[in-house]
Amino acid sequence: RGGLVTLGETLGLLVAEDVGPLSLAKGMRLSMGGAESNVAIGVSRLGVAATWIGRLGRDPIGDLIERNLLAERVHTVVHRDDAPTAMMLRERRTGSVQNVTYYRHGSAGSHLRPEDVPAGVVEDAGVLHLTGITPALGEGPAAAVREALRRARAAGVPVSVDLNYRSRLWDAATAAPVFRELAAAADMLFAGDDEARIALEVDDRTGPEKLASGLAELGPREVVIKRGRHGATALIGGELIDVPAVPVQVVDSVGAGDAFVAGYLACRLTGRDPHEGLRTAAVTGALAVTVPGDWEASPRPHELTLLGAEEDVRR
Ligand code: KDG
Repeated sequence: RGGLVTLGETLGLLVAEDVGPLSLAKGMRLSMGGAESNVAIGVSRLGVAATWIGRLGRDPIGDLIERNLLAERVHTVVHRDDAPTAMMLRERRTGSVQNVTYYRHGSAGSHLRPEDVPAGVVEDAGVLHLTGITPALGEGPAAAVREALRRARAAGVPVSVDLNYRSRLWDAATAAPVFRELAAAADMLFAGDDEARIALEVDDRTGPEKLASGLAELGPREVVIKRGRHGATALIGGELIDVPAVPVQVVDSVGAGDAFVAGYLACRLTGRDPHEGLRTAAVTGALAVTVPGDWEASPRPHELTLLGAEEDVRR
């Protein structure tokens, strides 16, 4: 059986080079980001096959995305669309607070549809990975997600879901039933505490253990609550596991959750157990926040010990 297969929208990304109001920015660094392609790159860097399925515009940003994915050895199933590739701007308002502005309405990626998922690709996957962003992009993307899920289930392919709530795309009340549907179809489920609360429609008095067990009751055997600098709380086949975060200097926290998921899934895809998956995830998540950009810092296997390195300069 193959590696990771994922689908979703990847966007062009402009990140302000300096901290401060974006309206005063002198330089912007051009890159790309997308929750699913971030995971695909993270998995690929760790030496595990990954495939990304999506729609891009016939434009230079579409070319940039395809080129980066190929350079990262991610297999791509790219459909080109008349609409433009979506963009996002990231303002680094303070050293730790970032504001994202999306330009994605009517984008190529939002035209994703079930026919874009080629026969056999999901069926041959080791894991199908989906996020709660894609169903929020429109009816076509939501139908593509459901079609991929149906095929994975029929072929006995394990399904991984990261809820990834995006308030610019929909509100919590609309997202909640869709999140529960995705959770019920998942074997492995990832959520931030806030996203778990949206799915379960509970308030912030509900702690991580309760959130994990609430989500596990919906069906998934492996539930991981991602808690950023507080680490993660997982419920794996009934066993509660707490994983501390690896302390790092935060430069850009966006993409940390995706890198965490990539570390976990790369381990699971290569037959390692959830404990090792969670330890690796804590490291890949921590490394992601050390540089600007979502996926650039993803480690290769020999770099997993980087944060514990004794010497600063290695010659
Ligand atoms: O997880 C990081 C993503 O949020 C970012 O890369 C863009 O996929 C994205 C989204 O829709 O927010």
